[in-house]
Amino acid sequence: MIDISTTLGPLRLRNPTMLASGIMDEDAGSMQRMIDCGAGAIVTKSIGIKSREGYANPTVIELDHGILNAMGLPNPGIEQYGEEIKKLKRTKVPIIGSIYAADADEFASLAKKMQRFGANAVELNVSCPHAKHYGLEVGCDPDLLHDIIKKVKGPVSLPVLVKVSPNIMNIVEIAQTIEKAGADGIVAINTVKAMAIDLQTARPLLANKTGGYSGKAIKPIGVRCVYDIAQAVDIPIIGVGGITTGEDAIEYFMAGASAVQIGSAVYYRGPEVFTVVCQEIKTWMKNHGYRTLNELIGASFQ
Ligand code: RRO
Repeated sequence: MIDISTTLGPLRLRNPTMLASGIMDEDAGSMQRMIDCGAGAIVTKSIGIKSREGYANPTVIELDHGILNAMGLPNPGIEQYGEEIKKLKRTKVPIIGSIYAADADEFASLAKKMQRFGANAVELNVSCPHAKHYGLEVGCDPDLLHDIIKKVKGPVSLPVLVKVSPNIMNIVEIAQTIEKAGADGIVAINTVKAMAIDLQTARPLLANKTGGYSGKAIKPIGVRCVYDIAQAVDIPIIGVGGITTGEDAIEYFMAGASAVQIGSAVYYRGPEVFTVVCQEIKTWMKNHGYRTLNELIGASFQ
């Protein structure tokens, strides 16, 4: 019997495939569908204090080897989105509320509300590659990040995960700061800052000009980040970036991830991707003599 259940601190997951933030998570109905399709946990859309329209179209473009987006944090604001989380209260899988803010007080207020609405953990998004005042500006500043995590952990009893960016030079220092400040896990990576230009019009393809690149092309970047972080911290790591097949997930486990998030592959392989990837993981483990995920996590460390 092959066991692919996993734990992230106090969170127990029936399987290690989580829905990544930003895809099929705009309301309770779409998230419930991902649960029914086998996701081991759900991460919500990134939610702020107030509603935001997001950027003008085009906001998403499919490129040869991945997807380029600059959605611009569109969301209805925490009070309205809370109604969607409340509807999911009785699910059998953890619901992780993704939140973004510009300072520690706002992050703490959002996290408290996520707890009140019934989320089982929060994911601090400090890594959006194209959100002025949010995202990267927060996620590359160790002092600010430390302050934010401390302020969130104070009033909130939920596990706190922090999603980091590959677009920074000090990812290991940032990971150590996250651990020292008391966070419960690190999610690596958000999208890679990127751009594409239409040759006919000589204009950037995205209305926002630059955006975040996801999908297969970024998998080696994510694997490297997870590996580097795993050498430096003891808290669980959740790998994300280009995971499309069971073998992609296994590579992330070997790099040190305890679970993985799937985003772009929901588009490439359909919502059934969670069940299919879990089956592929089990088949690979059976064929290679592994019985539990723990035997795989960090297997590449020498
Ligand atoms: O909304 C977005 O444009 C967005 C976000 Br919040 C993020 O974290 N990463 C990304 O690629 N896009």
